[in-house]
Amino acid sequence: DPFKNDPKRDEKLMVLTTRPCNAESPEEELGSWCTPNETFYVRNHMWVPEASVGNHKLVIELPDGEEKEYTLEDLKANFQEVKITATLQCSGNRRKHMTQEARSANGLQWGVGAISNAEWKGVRLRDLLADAGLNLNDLPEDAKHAQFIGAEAYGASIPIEKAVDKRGDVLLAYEMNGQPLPPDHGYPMRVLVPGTVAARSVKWVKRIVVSEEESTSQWQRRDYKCFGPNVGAPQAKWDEAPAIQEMPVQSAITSLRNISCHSATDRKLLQVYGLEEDSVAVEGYAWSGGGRKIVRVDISADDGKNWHQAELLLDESLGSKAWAWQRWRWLIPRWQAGRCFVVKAVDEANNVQPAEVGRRHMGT
Ligand code: MTE
Ligand code: MO
Repeated sequence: DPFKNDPKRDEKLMVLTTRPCNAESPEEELGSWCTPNETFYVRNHMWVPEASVGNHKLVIELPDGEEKEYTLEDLKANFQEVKITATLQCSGNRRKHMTQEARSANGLQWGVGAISNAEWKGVRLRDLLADAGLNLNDLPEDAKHAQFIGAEAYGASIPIEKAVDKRGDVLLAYEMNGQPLPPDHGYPMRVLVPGTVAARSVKWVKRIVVSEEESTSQWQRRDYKCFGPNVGAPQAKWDEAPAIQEMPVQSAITSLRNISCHSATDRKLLQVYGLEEDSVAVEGYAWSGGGRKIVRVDISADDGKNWHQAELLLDESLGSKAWAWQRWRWLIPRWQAGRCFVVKAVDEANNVQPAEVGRRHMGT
């Protein structure tokens, strides 16, 4: 049974499939800055491979064929340790809403929870590549991609520019929220490519190849690509479309509830917002790819007729760029609120999220 190493999972996870495990974080868990490891979303294409510290080795292969091997202990002992906060988002996050509001989209019908945030600890991929003999100051002509291969055979790649960028913060991560990586999230080590679609953050990584070619895996070449609205699966020209790397701007409502003057904690919140009557509180996350900071979160309580700006909550983020999500909150007196709420975020490049898929109705 290839799934014999799959761990027991927290019952709060919302399971879409069990073999392989695909499970999203429940909305109650998406309200915290860092998602607890137990309820961090899980996206596995296959089983959890056997990869124990004792025998897991990471091999780095350069374009000239040179190879160098590292154990987890080697990484910890010989390289500078780095901590960053970064959000991982599956490209299919909120596909359900796209199917409902725009057009049907193939694949797992994720809600708002195929995304989670954590503090990651590890070493920089660029430091490892340099140690393995790659000249970072004068990259060889044939060093165009960094390919990652997982212990169960999943694979993907990123452009070499991201891999060696000092401010790119690409890590070989071995800790998540202060704990060793859990089995589902890549124990003993995973690649963590912040700002990039999570499909490139290969778990249980056992081989890194610097090469002229992108990864030849189906997940790089036959999946995780975008096509025009008129193009269905049979017409898709896979070879001509680029592989997704950085993600567009995203936001979602994770909590929409009535708050009243009768509850002491709610009263405090009302006070902060200067409201004296029963209100509706809306909360959620916003995030953009490439480390682009969220500069604004627009929110409507009447299906997009009138707009307001949500309060951006302050969190302590770590790293060279805005790799972690921006949490936000907003309150509106109940009598002013309709039933259909809409959110759309804007990032520092002024990319604006389309409003159509950001809808949410009271009581759902
Ligand atoms: N790495 C391996 N080895 N196997 C996988 O199936 N899935 C990828 C990526 N890395 C995957 C992988 C995808 S599509 C996503 S969205 C993220 O891992 C999910 O990471 P998580 O399960 O830690 O949330
Ligand atoms: Mo994914």
